[in-house]
Amino acid sequence: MMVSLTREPYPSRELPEPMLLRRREPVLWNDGPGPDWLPPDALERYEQDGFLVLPALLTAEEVALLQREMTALLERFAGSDSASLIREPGSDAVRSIFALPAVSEVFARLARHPKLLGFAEHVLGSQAYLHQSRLNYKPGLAGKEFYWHSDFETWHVEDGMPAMRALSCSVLLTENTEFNGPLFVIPGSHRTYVGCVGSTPEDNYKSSLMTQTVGTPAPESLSLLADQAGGLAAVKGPPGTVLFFDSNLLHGSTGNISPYARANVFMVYNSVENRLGPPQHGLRPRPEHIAHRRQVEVLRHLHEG
Ligand code: 6CS
Ligand code: FE
Repeated sequence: MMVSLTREPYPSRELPEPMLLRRREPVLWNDGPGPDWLPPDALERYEQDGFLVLPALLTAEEVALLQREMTALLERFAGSDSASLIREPGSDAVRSIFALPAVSEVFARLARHPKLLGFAEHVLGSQAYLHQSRLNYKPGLAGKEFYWHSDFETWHVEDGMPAMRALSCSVLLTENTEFNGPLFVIPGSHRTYVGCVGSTPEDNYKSSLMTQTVGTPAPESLSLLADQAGGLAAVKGPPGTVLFFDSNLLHGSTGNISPYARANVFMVYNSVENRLGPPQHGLRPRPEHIAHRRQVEVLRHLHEG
């Protein structure tokens, strides 16, 4: 099977074997100094590692408001059959709630938080809109794993995201410890695009958001990139810790057999220059609540009214 890299720079799935390709885009789409509240070496670390952990970026009051809103949402969605709600495989426990601004003014405002949006606009070198948002509520004793993957690989193949010009912001709403399934990352893996084997079933999202089985890197790809990184990193910290990570960073998390939930809210910022096109392989576009194609308003900072 011939793969033309001029037509398709990031081939994945339908491949005869795994493929490792060098990233084509910059990590930082802006070579300016960045927001003044960032630590001096923050952007350099983000470019090098593909992620950045900022403890206590949000105030205790902001965190308390988000935690109350999370509790209210979980109660509201408990018996819901909403498409935005993903339950844990094999149980009724809530795993994720997508499209948060549609159901919560508090989370709609979080997306426009000047530090979250400001970081995204700087790194993406443009204004931004929300490609996706979700509350990943990994319940104690029931939360299952998220296997290794690159979000960009899914967003490129299944959502038609053209380039690596998006980033995720995860706000920790509970303690993330070594015991309750924190996010694992492979530092530096954002610089390599991992093409995966396997074909994508129709309506793959109906299962992939519970257990991802396609678009997951081959063992040899993971071993090579972890060796290159000199090992893995786990993102741990108290509520209010904020993690920014590049769309193409390899990450995953283990199941949660501790009695304590691991809840994080994710805002995915995409550059307004990188709006979704047609999915790869003739796939049907995923629903609006998972990948925004219509609700793509440019995000305004909270102080802009
Ligand atoms: O398919 C997606 O868009 C989602 N899947 C994972 C495992 N991470 C990114 C995103 O939430
Ligand atoms: Fe992910």
